[in-house]
Amino acid sequence: MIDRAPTPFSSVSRRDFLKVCSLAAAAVGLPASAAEQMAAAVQKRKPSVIWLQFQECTGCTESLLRTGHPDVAQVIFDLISLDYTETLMAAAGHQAEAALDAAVRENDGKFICVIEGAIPVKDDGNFCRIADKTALHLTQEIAGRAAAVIAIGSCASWGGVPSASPNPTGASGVSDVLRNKPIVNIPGCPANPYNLLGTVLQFATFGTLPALDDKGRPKFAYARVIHDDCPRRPHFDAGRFSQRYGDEGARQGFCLYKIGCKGPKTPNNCSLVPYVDTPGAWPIGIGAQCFGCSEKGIGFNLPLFETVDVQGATPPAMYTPIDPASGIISPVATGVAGLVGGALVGAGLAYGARLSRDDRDGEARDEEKP
Ligand code: FSX
Ligand code: SF4
Ligand code: F3S
Repeated sequence: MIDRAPTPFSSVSRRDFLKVCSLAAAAVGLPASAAEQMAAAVQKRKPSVIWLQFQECTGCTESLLRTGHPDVAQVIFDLISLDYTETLMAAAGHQAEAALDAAVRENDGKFICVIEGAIPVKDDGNFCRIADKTALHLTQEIAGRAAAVIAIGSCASWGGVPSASPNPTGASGVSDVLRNKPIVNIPGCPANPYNLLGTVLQFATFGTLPALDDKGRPKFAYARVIHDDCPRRPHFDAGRFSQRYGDEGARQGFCLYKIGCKGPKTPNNCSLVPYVDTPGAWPIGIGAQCFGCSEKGIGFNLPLFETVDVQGATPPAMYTPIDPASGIISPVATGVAGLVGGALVGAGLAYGARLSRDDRDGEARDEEKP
């Protein structure tokens, strides 16, 4: 029997709702009891959300809609009142413009403005116009009247794909064109829906935004680089690298550093919180190097196969156990690696190390095949 009643939730069961909220609360660093508070908050009021889309591919909306069970998208839509979104709403043309006007007027100063996509600023912003208004104008006019702004995806956070060199349109992030407004950046191409959920849940329940780092990103998701918690990390420490794209080493789960993995320089939680609720469904999980999609100056800027500095090489004494014959590491070992890395970073013991190509070749016990 499905436990749907009594519940304030239109589309997911209360049990599923609380389950997702508990997961998100834990991710955001709130106590487990916060899930009940979140459920209570939804009964009282739903924050109005206006979702604007500019220079982007709609991947952020798509990845949100493709989440599995329980359905994160439904939970988010139960938490908020999505009053304007070009991709999902039935209205078009003048009707859509009227919906936007009404949403802003009725919730002036109180709504959340989610922006997906970059904002072109060259040539007076004429490269992106909606209803004859530039994205620049819309950002300042609409987001300027919001209580808080969430820049979802790398495009809205810092320019992302459209800002790749030579950036002909002057594609920029929201924080480049909007001042004096709380802005949460949730970079990633696409952004992880759970990071949006955590942020929205906190705002809907407590009226506050999560703690942010110096780039405006929620600390709960971007405090650690991918390399700290990567399932291939013990192979990095043991010097077992994939040498060519898709080789045997990559299939064996070896580290992808030498084919240009940007995990050591990219803060994100994609190794810990799977996209579309599917473990393994992330670049490194399928044997492709992280190209730093969520990091300004890396994703869409550095060549795919270029290697990056390693900020926190693990001292040999801390290497996690690995079976050299099979190259297999246990999830426990991976977890230990993450904890050890975290402890080192937390204690300030991790040392910056630039591994030159010569050093790496000399130190690493490269084994293309097990
Ligand atoms: Fe696309 Fe979002 Fe990338 Fe950008 O994601 S997945 S191009 S970050 O704005 O739609
Ligand atoms: Fe994982 Fe990349 Fe670090 Fe290797 S370099 S451990 S693949 S994040
Ligand atoms: Fe992006 Fe790298 Fe994660 S490419 S999805 S930040 S593994």
